[in-house]
Amino acid sequence: MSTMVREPLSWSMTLTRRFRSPSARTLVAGASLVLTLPACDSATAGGSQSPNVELATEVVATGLDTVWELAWGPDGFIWMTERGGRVSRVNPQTGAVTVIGQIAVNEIGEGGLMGLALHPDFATQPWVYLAHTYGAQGGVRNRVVRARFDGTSLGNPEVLVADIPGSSIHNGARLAVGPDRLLYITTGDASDASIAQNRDALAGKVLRLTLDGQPAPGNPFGTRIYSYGHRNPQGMVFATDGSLYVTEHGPSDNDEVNRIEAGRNYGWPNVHGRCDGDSGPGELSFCSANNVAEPMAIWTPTIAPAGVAYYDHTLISDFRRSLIFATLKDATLYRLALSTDGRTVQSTETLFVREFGRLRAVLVSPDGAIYLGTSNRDGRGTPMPTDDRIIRIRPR
Ligand SMILES: [Ca+2]
Ligand SMILES: [Ca+2]
Repeated sequence: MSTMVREPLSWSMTLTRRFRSPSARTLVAGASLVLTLPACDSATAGGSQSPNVELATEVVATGLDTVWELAWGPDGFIWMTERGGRVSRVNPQTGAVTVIGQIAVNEIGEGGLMGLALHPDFATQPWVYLAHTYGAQGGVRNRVVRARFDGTSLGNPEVLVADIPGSSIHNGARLAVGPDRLLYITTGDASDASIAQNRDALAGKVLRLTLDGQPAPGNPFGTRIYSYGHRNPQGMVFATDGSLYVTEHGPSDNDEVNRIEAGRNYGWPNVHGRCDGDSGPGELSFCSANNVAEPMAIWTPTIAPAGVAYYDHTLISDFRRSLIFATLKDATLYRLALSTDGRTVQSTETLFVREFGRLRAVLVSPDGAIYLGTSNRDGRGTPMPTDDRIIRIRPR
């Protein structure tokens, strides 16, 4: 069972300053998006499990608008989506942001351009996978496309799966390529709760496709569906051992982190969080009748967990075998230390509590640094003049 630990602020974090000359900046499409600014003068962060780790933060890029996804590319750049439709490559050394594509999306409510993943053989098959909202009010949908990168810009998107029910809320839309070289897609219930239990519908699911967009061979129901009963899964990551983890928004209760297994029912809307009867008298019987998979961790009141990464690097050795995830509502980076088998949470740590505002994207780079993307311009935040930002975290 997991535990929720909220320790008082107990150790200090020193922020480093980093100034850059204008010559280091790159002009993109006539507009400079490169604004590397000094960070705040001081800050503190909570940490109960790793008091010996002193972390420093740097602002890598500013002037962004609702960073939705950050992914490390084989080119050593950070590949980024912003919800309004921009796809960019970010140079982590200089902070230069180069726009490589503008996807036509419907940025309605929580929808817009969302997930991004790269082909595992990107050097020879430079496909960029993207998930986005489209369609007018009343006919809002989501789809997953792929576009070829020619070294400068993205080509025309090719639709892999369309007509995924969409809404101004609950679109899911995180993408990941698994060690099985298949494309995983989270979909939300699109504010139609019962659809999550409908195995003929693509909403409220984890989907699994081939890299060409076909239902993956071996999928549990012979369709695109991999797991079901999800409400609004906003984060997804594969651990080193191949385990798949998803973060999911609950209603006003029971945000969840789940370990995803093929064919399992994750309960929504009949089950909130664990099979403990808290969502009504029918919860326990539904759980037993449907072999519902319970979450590894829950949060009530809700924190709005979003992008998640798996940390398994020696740079911050105390963080090894942890899930780290961004939260929107709680504006905090969470770290869940996992058991050796990856099936249970051993401890929970909160970091950078309300330090940067709403957090949606998190990335671990190959050198062990952690990058965060803020979401303060998503309509629910209080942006700083420099928002949105990409922030790097490393040991001091
Ligand atoms: Ca659930
Ligand atoms: Ca429950």
